[in-house]
Formats: sequence, C-alpha cells, structure tokens
Amino acid sequence: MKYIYFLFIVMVLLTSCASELTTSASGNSSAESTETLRNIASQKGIYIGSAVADTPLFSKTEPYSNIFVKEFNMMVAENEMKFEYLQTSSNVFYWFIADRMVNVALANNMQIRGHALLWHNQSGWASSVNNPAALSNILSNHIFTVMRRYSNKIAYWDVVNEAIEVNNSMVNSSNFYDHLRKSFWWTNLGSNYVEYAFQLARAADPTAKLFYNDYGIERYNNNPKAFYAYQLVSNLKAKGLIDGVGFQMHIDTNFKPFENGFELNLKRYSDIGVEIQITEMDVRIPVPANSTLYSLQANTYREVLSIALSNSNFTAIVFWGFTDKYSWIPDFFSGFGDALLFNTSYQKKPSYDAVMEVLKNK
Ligand code: 9MR
Repeated sequence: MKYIYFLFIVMVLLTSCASELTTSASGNSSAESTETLRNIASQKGIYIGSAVADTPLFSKTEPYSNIFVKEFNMMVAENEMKFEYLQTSSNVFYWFIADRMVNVALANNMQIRGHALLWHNQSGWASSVNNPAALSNILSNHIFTVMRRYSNKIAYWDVVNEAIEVNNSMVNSSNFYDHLRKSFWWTNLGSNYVEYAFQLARAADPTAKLFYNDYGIERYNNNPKAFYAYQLVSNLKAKGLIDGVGFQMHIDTNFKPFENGFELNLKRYSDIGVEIQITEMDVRIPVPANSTLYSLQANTYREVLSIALSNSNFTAIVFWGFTDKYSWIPDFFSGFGDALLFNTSYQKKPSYDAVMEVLKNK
C-alpha cells in the first residue's frame, strides 16, 4: 500500500513537471483567469495572438511563457519558421525549435500563424541561387515539405510576405505587376512568382488558409502601396488561390485610423470575400516615454481594434511580441521603443487596458 501511495506521488509530480508548458491556460477556473485577453476575445469570436521567440518561451526564469499562454490564443514564431531557420541548407530541414513552439501552442489550445513561406529576407542560402529552374524547385520543395509537416497543426500561412514595393519609375502604371519587389524571387521566377507560390501552397495543404501579408498598407488615402496590395489579393482571390490578407501594422501614433480611411481599406477586402487579420501590430513611441505618450499609444490600439472589430471578415489580431523586453523596435527605429502591451517588467500598460476595453465593448 505504502509503495502504491509512493508511486502515485511520483506520478503526480512527474505529470506536473512535464505539463509545465503544456497545461491548458483556458482550463483554469479561478475568477481571476477569466478576465484575460484570450477569454474575452474568444467570447467575441476572434483570435488574439502574439509573436514569440523560442528562447524566452523556454526560459525557466521569466514569466514570459505563463503570460503568453494565459493571455493569448494565437501564436506566431517571430523568426523560427522563416526559410533560413527551417531549411538550413539544400533540402536539409531543422525542425526541433519550430516543433517545440508548435507543441506549446497546441497544448494550450492556440491557433498558429505560420510565418512565412516566401519572403525576400531571411531566406538563407536560397537567396544566392541564380537559376530559375533550381529556384522554382527549391520553392516547391520548401512549401510542400513545411506545409505538409504542419498540416492539421498550422491553420493560417503567410504564403508571400511583403512582395509589393512601389516602383517610382512606373508611377503611371496602376498594375500591381509593375510594383512587385525586385527580389531574387522576382529576378529568377518573373512576375508570376507570387501566384506560383500560392498555387504550390494550395496543393500542399488544401485545408490551410492562405494569406498575403504586408506592412504600410493600412492607410487608404494617398497610399499606392495599399492599392497594389489590394489588386494583388483580388487577382489571387478571383483565381481561388487566397483566403486572407494580413495587415502587419507596424505603426506609430501618427496613424489616425479614422482620418486615414482604415475602415474603407478593410471594407474593400471584405467586399471581395477575403478574411482580414492584423498580423504584426506594434505602436512605437519615442523613448523614454511618458504618460501622455502611453495614453496616445493606447488610443491608437483602441481605434485600430475598434474599426477592425466592426468588420465581420476580421478574425484575428496578433501583436509583434507582447512585452517591451523583447521587441524588434529599438534595434530598427533609433529613439523608439515601448511599442507593446506589457512593459519590460511584464506589467500591463495602458495599451493592454485599451485592447481589453475594446474587446469587452464589442
Ligand atoms: O522581428 C523580426 C526580427 O527579429 C528580425 O531580425 C527581422 C529580420 O528582418 O524580422 C523581424 O520580423 C519581421 C517580420 O518577419 C516581417 N514583417 C516585419 C517584421 C519586423 O521587421
């Protein structure tokens, strides 16, 4: 009897260790835990997510993973599913990190956005291949291998990321083909490479939702980039090759959602029947910040989300990180930072409260 009791205790201890990261955040029944972003968002029928990085996610000394699984129900790997991380050399795939991140999301009942299958950055060895036939095979092999590994696990894929770059020598052309980024993909595969990538993705996993994702496309007025992105998406939609558009939304407080036509911009996408997600949102402010800046920032989050929620094709908001401790902003925008919902000490900021308030009032 004693031994059975002892065995029981050992089993309980083992189970609780193993499930440290795999306990379901939504399974918590305390009153405190119901008031989280993910719980309110799921009542409203949308997903709320964050980009995460593997290192802090598996850190034993930080509250990072606890807060992430408690507050969010959608995950995107900030870097770890990009080409250079997954296919480290020709047809050599490295799954360990991506797999363990996927497992955290699934164990915590989260959706996953796969980011990204084709991009001009972080494509590793592929970006120095200068041979159309070879690059076409590389793309096909990459998309099939990655999407099939995660079919039934990753529901949303950024198939092509940031392919529009306004070509100032073609200002008179309103055809998006003239405004495709002249990346190594374009040089080798020609203007149809975007459509080719979507065809491959459709074939690789017909159940996945396929997205085009870009930055700087949120302003409706006087924004040719937004117009070309819309053209690109509607062209793919007419061919049945795309399901959604991702507005990255790396913005600052100069973006005024109401004055800048954000609602109209979303509407043109819902009018053609594509799903809309905000995929990488952050609102950078000058640092050191003060309470005025924090409240301006909160207001930007509030306005963006309230407009998005009024569109019935809007299904998810994902932030590009959740704590100011881990954010790309200070490295890329000198003098700016503090762009997210939690500060560097993991305390909720006014922007967190604003997002919560808008969700509740939907
Ligand atoms: O946040 C990412 C950063 O850690 C990388 O160094 C950077 C490399 O280009 O990519 C960042 O993520 C980008 C995302 O993949 C695509 N949209 C813009 C994001 C911010 O640059």
